[in-house]
Amino acid sequence: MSGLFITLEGPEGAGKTTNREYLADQLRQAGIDVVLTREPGGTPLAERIRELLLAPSDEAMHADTELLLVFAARAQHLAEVIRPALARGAVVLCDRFTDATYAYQGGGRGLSQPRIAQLEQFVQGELRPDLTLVFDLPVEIGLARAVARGRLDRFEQEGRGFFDAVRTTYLQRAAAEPQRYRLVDAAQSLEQVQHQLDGLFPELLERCSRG
Ligand code: Z5A
Repeated sequence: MSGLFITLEGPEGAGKTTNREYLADQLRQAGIDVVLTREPGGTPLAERIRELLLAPSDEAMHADTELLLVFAARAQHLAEVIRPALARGAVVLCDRFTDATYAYQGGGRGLSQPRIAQLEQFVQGELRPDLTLVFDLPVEIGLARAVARGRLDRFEQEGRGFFDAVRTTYLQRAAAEPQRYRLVDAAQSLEQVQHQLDGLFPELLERCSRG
């Protein structure tokens, strides 16, 4: 058996966390075995790496260190959670994955895309998401939501140029591979965003049944 790997992506404050439960509930109501997880994180060890990545610190983290930590967490997550779930035929719904690495470490930090691709191949082999929902919204709206929510993590303290590059990278990747990506207009009200997700649901079900 082989399951289905669906990822949720987008800039800060786009509503991935708010909507991932909604999507998981809809799929479960249709009788589908769903594993809901997130990156960086998803296992106890990977969650400890997440803490290192998100905590503001007096010692600046080198961009290569950040890149390697992201992939170290991913290797653990793949081995412990994602590959076993896919092997038993489950749908894995993952809040962020390697598209975030291309967007944040590639677009935001300016690391080379071929270097990210090398690590992607090393850590993932041939595994790529089957479907990626990109929650897109103007940078200022996402940042305002993050600020309203409270204390900012290490990434959220970056400047406007960083977030513009993150958003641009997501949009470029989505445009380059339209069969894998679906764009969600995340600037709309929560009700309208969930209405868009309802519209994607028949395709999700159809892909789940194909496995
Ligand atoms: N990162 C990386 O650099 N490289 C990688 O490879 C990976 C990750 C995998 C942690 O991710 C960080 O890791 C992330 C990139 C980096 N950068 N940061 N920060 P995360 O997913 O945990 O963090 P996040 O993206 O910042 O999460 P977020 O800000 O919580 O965004 P979100 O999950 O998309 O949004 P949300 O929490 O659902 O919503 C934010 C607020 O907006 C909240 O108060 C909601 O109630 C509100 N909201 C949501 N939707 C709406 C609508 N439609 N209208 C109005 N208000 C809304």
